[in-house]
Amino acid sequence: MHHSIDRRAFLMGGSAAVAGLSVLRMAAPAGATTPGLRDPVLRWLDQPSENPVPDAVGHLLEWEKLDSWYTPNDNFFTVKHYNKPELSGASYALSLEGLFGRPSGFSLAQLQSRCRREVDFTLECSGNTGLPFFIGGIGHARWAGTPLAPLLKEAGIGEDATEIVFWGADAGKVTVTGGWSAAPGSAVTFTEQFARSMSVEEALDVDNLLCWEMNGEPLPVEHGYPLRLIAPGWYGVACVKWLTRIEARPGRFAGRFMARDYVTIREETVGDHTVWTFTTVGKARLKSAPARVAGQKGRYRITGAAWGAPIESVDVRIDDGSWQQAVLDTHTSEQSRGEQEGTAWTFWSLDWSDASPGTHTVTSRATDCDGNVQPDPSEPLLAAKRTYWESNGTITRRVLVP
Ligand SMILES: Nc1nc2c(c(=O)[nH]1)N[C@H]1C(S)=C(S)[C@@H](COP(=O)(O)O)O[C@H]1N2
Ligand SMILES: [Mo]
Repeated sequence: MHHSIDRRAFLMGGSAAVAGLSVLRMAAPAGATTPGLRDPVLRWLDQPSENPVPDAVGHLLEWEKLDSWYTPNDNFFTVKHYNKPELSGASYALSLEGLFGRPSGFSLAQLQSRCRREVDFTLECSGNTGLPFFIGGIGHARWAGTPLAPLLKEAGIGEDATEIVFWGADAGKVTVTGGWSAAPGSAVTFTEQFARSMSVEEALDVDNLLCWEMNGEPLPVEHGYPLRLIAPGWYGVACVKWLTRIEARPGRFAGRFMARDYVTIREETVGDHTVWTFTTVGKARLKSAPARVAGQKGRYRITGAAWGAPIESVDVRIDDGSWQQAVLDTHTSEQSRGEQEGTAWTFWSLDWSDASPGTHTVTSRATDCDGNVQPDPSEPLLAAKRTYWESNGTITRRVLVP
């Protein structure tokens, strides 16, 4: 039996939030005899724990409800580390400062009159699936804006510049202790703005977008209105919201989200001794997850998503069985491998026709087009990790078949 989720299985969706886009809704073809996605969905037994930081993290994806390729804006997860700036589009200004030959400023209207580009990009927080409550920190949207690189080049990046810093308008009080403080034992408190940096070369990547539109609508306030950076191929933290200032600098920028938070710490064994390493979270990693199991009477279809790289294949394992190759949705796998080089998630499915009543586990494992395989959590690079960022190991969910 070979059931591919073909294009018929994707009906055009009609949510107002995504009007005008070809929204893919997963649904059973009319008269389908195969387990369809209209069938009852089995709730995973392993549910995320209660969100302990509702102010900072919201609207997490409920995997069982994943039924559209584009995540509707009002369902798209949010992460904010400081306040939520309410900026006015009319008086908004973006400044380019620092080591630019021609420092410049742009109103929103000026930016919007420039060349327009759209990218399909799946945005995942690098903390996603690293904490018990946090397994829905991912969403997919069509983002529109103007390419960043021409703007940087027009401003003339100075020869001494090595980094481009993207500053958000949000800020908060931060206290640091230890080696950071002036006197031993004391602390320093300061107000830090959200900021992330990239090397000049990374910033000039053709895919980077100064983005004002999400799924056909102006950026919602919580997603960065009126302007954010969209850096396809990076983790969410790189996509600075409420972006008001771009600065060219002569050296490494070591702000909180480059050098203190969003730092992956590993305890690695080198020869006969242990070395602790510290790396800034940056580019996205190959990953996949089972989304839902739908069906009845022993016949089920497992669907899921894979992202972080151009997806070659996805394998699924039920209990301790062998890996079975899932069927990639043709539309979304073309998007994944197309011109945008794998910045959009791919949906996949596997039919499970002999499901016996009782508890089962479902694990998915993605392989990218370079042959890299999503690691098992026990593999050294992941096992050596002491922080929760960049947890891209295979994900196992548990389900009770009635
Ligand atoms: N200015 C600003 N930009 C930010 C953040 C923030 O707190 N402030 N959070 C970052 C993080 S950690 C993530 S995962 C993404 C989340 O984007 P979203 O809220 O649009 O989903 O925004 C990034 N950009
Ligand atoms: Mo994040």
